[in-house]
Amino acid sequence: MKLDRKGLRIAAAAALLALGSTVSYVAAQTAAPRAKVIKISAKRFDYTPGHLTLKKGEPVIFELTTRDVLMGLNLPDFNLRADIVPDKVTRVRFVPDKTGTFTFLCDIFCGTGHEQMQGSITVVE
Ligand SMILES: [Cu+2]
Repeated sequence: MKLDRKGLRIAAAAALLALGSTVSYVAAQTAAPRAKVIKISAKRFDYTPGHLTLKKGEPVIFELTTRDVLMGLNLPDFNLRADIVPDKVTRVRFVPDKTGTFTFLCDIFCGTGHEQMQGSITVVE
């Protein structure tokens, strides 16, 4: 394809525009706070780690795994719950918006001892 002068100018403008939006996209990516990934593994009948300390307003991503049976993670104070499926990774984004210590628990019956399966999260300023 041959470009005349006008066509060349339009192509150059389009290229500049594309470059400009790429630069601002990269800037936005670095400016956004990166969510910290926290791995939580579940087994009958506890979570590892069993206690977490998080900062209010800082996003985290829970990576939930189990090698056992189907389990759940339920954090009722934040309306957060997820299934933990054997040999799969379940990712849940969580941004704590209040401080305190909160209990999470397994909400899928996974055997005798299930009722004691829980952990806690402390959210600090
Ligand atoms: Cu359970």
